[in-house]
Amino acid sequence: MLRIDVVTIFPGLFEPFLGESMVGIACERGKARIEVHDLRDWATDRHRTVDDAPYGGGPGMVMRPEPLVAAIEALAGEQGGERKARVILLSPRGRRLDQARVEDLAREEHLVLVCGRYEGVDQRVIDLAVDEEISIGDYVLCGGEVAAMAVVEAVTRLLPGVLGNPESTERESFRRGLLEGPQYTRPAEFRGRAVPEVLRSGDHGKVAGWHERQARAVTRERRPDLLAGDGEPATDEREASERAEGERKKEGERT
Ligand code: 9D3
Repeated sequence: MLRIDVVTIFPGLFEPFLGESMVGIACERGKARIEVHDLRDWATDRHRTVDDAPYGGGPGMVMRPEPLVAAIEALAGEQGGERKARVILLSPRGRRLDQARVEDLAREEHLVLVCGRYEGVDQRVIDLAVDEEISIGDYVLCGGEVAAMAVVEAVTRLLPGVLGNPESTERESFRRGLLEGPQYTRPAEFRGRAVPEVLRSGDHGKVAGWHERQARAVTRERRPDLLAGDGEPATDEREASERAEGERKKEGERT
């Protein structure tokens, strides 16, 4: 069972998230134990302050080291000791999260996710008590909470026995690094647009080949960076390229 402890000044943000959906199921099934902790529980002054003005001046506030390090040590054990937990600070300065990193994190025993707020945390917290910093992308959030939820969701869905349909994860790893091509459900025709004939042919080999080519074509069109180094020629990307062209036209008509 993977244990995840989250440290935040907004524990209430996590309540609906942890109660609902896949993450809730993972906890109910005993695949994960996720606990959220209020950083202010480790504040020692009368007003339970967790932030202070930055040395040297500048805008905003910085998270004080004492409550943060106390929280991390209480949850993860002290650095150098027989600490098994991996301590992660969610931070815009961190390494950008990708699926490979998520897969590594899913193999850990115990994660402590520390959510920053304000302009950041005192550097000594990072030096003394944090193993790694993770960002979820190049855009600005107000704090680490939403990023921590992204980590929790991405990691827990990989735990064995969490997803109802293990086939969908298999397929995912089979196509590792490719975007999904188009998908369809009923009705067979909607507003004059038909589902591609091959998908209704019942020929599983042909269907699989079509999905594979579509995935390559869409990836090549939208995220060529994902294909870099792959080298595998996309044999039938014409159809998806034309589709993408059509999408662009439609978009042009709207704007
Ligand atoms: C003066 C520069 N600051 C504002 C632009 C830096 C800054 C500090 C704190 C920017 C954002 C934040 C709060 N963000 C996070 O804690 C955070 C985050 C993010 O903003 N984007 C992507 N991933 C993450 S993980 C944590």
